[in-house]
Amino acid sequence: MITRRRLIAGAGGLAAMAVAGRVAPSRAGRDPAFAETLGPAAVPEGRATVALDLVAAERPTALPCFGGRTLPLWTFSDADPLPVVRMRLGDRLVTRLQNRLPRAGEHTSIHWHGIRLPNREDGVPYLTQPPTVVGESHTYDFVPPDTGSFFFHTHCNTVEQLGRGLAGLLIVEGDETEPYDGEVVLAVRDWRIGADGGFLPFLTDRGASAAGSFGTVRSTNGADVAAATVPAGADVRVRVYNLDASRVMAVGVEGAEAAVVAVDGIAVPPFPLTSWVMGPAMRLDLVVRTPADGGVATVVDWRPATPKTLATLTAAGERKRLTAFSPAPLRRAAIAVPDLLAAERLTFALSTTATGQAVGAALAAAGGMEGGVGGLPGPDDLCLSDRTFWAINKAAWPADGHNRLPPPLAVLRRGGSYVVELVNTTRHIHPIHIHGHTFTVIGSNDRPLPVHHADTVLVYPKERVEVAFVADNPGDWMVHCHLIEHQETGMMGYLRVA
Ligand SMILES: [Cu+2]
Repeated sequence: MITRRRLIAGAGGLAAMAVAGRVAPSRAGRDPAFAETLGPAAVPEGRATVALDLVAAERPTALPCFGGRTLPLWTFSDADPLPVVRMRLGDRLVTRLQNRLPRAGEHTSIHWHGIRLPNREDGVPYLTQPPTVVGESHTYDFVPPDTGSFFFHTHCNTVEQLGRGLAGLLIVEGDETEPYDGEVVLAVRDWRIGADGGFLPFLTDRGASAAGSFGTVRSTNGADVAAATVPAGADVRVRVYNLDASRVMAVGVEGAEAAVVAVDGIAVPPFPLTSWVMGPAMRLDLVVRTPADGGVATVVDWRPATPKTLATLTAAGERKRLTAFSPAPLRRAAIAVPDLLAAERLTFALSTTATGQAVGAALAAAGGMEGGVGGLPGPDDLCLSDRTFWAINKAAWPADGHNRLPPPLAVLRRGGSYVVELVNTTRHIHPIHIHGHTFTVIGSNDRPLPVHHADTVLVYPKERVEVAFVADNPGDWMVHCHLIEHQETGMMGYLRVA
């Protein structure tokens, strides 16, 4: 039985806050054999400056998952279609982004997803910086304050730029209380490839007004199934990234015990993995106790009707560990704990616009909402810039283009504690992302959720989810759906911390 004292200790005091909220917290799947607390806070020991050169350009690439075809990917690096940047906590990252994209007017920028950085480094065109136009460059310079599994992507025409590949991983090390026996990184995403071997439209009315335009080819690390060899009988860390623009996954492990040790890069007291639902942009750090020599564990997405194997972990060598599986916890993050009793409450209602309702009704009449075949207008019949399907608190941005800034959704007092209630009034799931702050997911009115830190949270149809944070980072910070077609058709806004 989990006592109140342990609950508070385990969640770093966060669970206790939930009494002030309207939704019930829960601790899903605790295992008494597992540590109930986190390690001491990570110490920023890094002193290095990590110089990163990113050149956004078209690079024809034949990933293994393309089945022999070469596609005109847009990527950041000649060396790797998906650069992986590793640094230590305390290191400074200095990035020079050059825009050499092949289309006139193709602005870009880099958003450092999940990093609590100064506002001017956040990479949102018009809101925090001018867009970086073709032929120009921009420098980002910051010291990430947290360890964990983060990533970066562009924040301009994201649906196409991410759809063509523009992203990279950013791993900030220094969070392990004792070293695991190995590490595997899994980046999962779809590719929208047509019968002619080229890209399909990245934004469709059908997808944007419903659950998104899914890829036709799934991939992990560029392959249909990622394959890794891992030490046998060992505790191996697996960092799972959902880099897709649309797909929601339910990640599980077959053939081995596994525990969740971090969500969105930030440590949680380890708990057994049954399955964990990950929307676009969400990350999950697992520890897997690998099988004996020759055995294979698989990482699986159980959400589709036919489960999809994402990766195989083949164990090799002498058994590393003889004790029962009880993975070492990660170090706690130094994130301010909101005062729930004093917190101000905000409500963000996620809704369709009138256009969205009309298209939704037309889609339903045409035979289905979830990408079925119907008599809908084809993609690109309507101009993206004046097209909105979705809104937050009845406001849709970019109703008149990204460069026309609406007023902020709310103005927050710097240092104040806030509880944000996300209310989904729609028929679709929305992964809601807040920039510049790592919030605490307090709970849901509808499903058990462990209290945990996150930067992106799924809100199911008709669900209410509460998150809380201290508004300790001044500036204008995006709040948006990370189902990119929803973002691009209205479900975005921003908070002002002043
Ligand atoms: Cu959405």
